[in-house]
Amino acid sequence: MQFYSIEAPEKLVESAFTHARKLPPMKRARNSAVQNRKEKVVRKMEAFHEYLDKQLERMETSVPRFEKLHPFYQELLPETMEVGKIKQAASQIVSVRKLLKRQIVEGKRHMHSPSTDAVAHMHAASAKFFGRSASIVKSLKKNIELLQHANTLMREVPDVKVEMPTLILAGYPNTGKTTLLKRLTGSKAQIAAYPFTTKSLQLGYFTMRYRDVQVMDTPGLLDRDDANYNPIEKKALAALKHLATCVVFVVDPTPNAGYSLQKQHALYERLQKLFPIPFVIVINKCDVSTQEQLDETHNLFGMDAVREGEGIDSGLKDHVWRALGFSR
Ligand SMILES: Nc1nc2c(ncn2[C@@H]2O[C@H](COP(=O)(O)OP(=O)(O)O)[C@@H](O)[C@H]2O)c(=O)[nH]1
Ligand SMILES: [Mg+2]
Repeated sequence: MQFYSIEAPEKLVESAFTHARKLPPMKRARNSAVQNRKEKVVRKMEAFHEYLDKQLERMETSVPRFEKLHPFYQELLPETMEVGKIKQAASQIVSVRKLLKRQIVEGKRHMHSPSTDAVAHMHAASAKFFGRSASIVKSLKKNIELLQHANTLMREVPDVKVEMPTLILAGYPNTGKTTLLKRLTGSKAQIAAYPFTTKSLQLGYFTMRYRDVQVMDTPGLLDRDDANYNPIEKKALAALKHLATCVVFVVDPTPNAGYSLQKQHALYERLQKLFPIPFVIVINKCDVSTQEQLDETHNLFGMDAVREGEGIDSGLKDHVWRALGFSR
């Protein structure tokens, strides 16, 4: 996620001059020499103004309208960047475009008046226009720096498909979430950094019956018993809530991962309260579980829990499909 890359004001003014200088030669007019000269200068002024205006417009319109973003980003972005200041910077660009417009209108009016028939006056008038316009643009320096900085931060924001149905993987460490993500999406998960924590997201996608589904693992958030989330983690959770369509809760029926079934069930219950959406419970590592372990897990988590494991085809995607509420 990012917006139009913004040139520093000095650079912008320089490029506008270069652009204005490169104008193709005018076809020969039948006016007097003074009139021809004036026209040439006016054309340069117009080209200069137009270049600046276009660039500034492109910058301004590419700054995201925060209030129109998906709630996932509305939750996340203010943690990373000063949204209010970014909006202000964008509105400064709007004001500057208006000021520049006034410069070109006045500048042209001046150029068309007889007072500039004298070459010295003509040059003074155009120099005034270029000088003023340039310093108006340069007054944006701080604002443009702020937008440039916001843009680098924006590049870090995970490119999550906010409109896509999204499965969130949950469960204690080593229960097999990453393995399951790979199994579901068939590819190496894409790692994206949360911009504001040391934590990262893992994203993968699969398509089923022409529908795309996003699968997301959120290490450090939905894999721990500590419910004391710090303010930033709370934000991350709130953002996830806007995104999640279904939670896939992964249980390890063996004691290998180091968490008792009771502990895993307690985490499941806590997360259920946090996410009022459908849950699919996956009993993973069935290939290395005893019958007793499986029975006990079903007793705790219910008979609907899906059995998964290496070499086992549980039809997990079908379960997920139903949980997502899609019909066939
Ligand atoms: N036998 C067996 N091992 C598995 C299965 N799924 C994952 N594992 C192993 O369990 C360990 C932890 O898996 P991982 O996907 O990293 O767990 P995560 O911490 O929840 O992401 C790894 O050594 C995996 O190879 C499974 O279905 N069967
Ligand atoms: Mg993992």
